[in-house]
Amino acid sequence: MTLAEQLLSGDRRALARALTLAERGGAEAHALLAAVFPHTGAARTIGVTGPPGAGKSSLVAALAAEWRRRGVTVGIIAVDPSSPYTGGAILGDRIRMQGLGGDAGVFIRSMASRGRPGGLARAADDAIALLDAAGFEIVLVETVGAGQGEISIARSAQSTVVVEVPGLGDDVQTLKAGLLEAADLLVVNKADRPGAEETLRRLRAMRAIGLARHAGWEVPVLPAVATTGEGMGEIIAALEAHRRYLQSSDAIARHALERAAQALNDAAGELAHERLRADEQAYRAALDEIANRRSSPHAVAARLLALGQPPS
Ligand SMILES: Nc1nc2c(ncn2[C@@H]2O[C@H](COP(=O)(O)OP(=O)(O)O)[C@@H](O)[C@H]2O)c(=O)[nH]1
Ligand SMILES: [Mg+2]
Repeated sequence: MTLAEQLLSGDRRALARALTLAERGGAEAHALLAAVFPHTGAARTIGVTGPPGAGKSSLVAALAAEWRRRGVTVGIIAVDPSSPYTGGAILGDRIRMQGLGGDAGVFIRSMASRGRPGGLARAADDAIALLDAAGFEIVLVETVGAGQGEISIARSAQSTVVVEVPGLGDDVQTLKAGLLEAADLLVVNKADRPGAEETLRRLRAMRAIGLARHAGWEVPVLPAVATTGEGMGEIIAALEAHRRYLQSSDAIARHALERAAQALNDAAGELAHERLRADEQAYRAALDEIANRRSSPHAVAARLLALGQPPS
């Protein structure tokens, strides 16, 4: 059996190997992704993002535990470019705390894709596709909501959960606007701490001024205590409502096309990058050519990518 066939049959070791390949990128990874791609699309993908320490990993583990109680399988990808290993270990600890350690219905992987051309977003996308192909019904992607890149990874999922914590005080304006705008669902985690009611109230008030990724969807603002599992039922219900909303509107088809455009762009960029670097000597000569103003970057790029002259 090929690696793709093993993966599609649900072999966990094949999945782990496939994820390692995807993390590195390159021809073998492209071929694997091409083979499994027609078998993807069934998974329900959910991004979880928010500031460091908000309790994203705890929430992901608590949600996974609740889905497992309902017999649903869950694949988890933790994207933490600043500390890939600790990030994964911390999420792993949370999973163990939820008693999901030896459960074959849960698969967790942390991504460390520094150096892959096309970056973390491509690697995360491919990892989602692989977990999808391996048959996981839910795929959760945790990213730190620190930069546009990480937020856009969470946004590429069908639904995005943004995690905040009590204590926003009067500083709602200073909240990262890009982060809140990415939310289909806002969770005020650590609701066992003082100030939770106030934070919930403020975020619900902000919703009135147009916090919505899609028109016609009112972003639910829900409290949670990830460490005890409080609020998970409500979050899952809200995610189900969001899925029904996506299916009833044309949002899901639009989203699929937006993702396709992004994925095609990324793939083209990655291919171009690989081709440029295929001959390191020619690449360095080309840099020299541009630095010394003998040729324009466009002309050199067109030549190296064998596209002929760009239209003038
Ligand atoms: N009091 C309280 N602490 C929490 C809650 N959720 C997470 N924590 C704690 O917050 C810290 C950061 O949690 P973690 O899930 O690693 O956050 P992440 O960086 O957003 O992934 C840990 O010490 C957790 O135990 C909660 O609901 N209430
Ligand atoms: Mg985390």
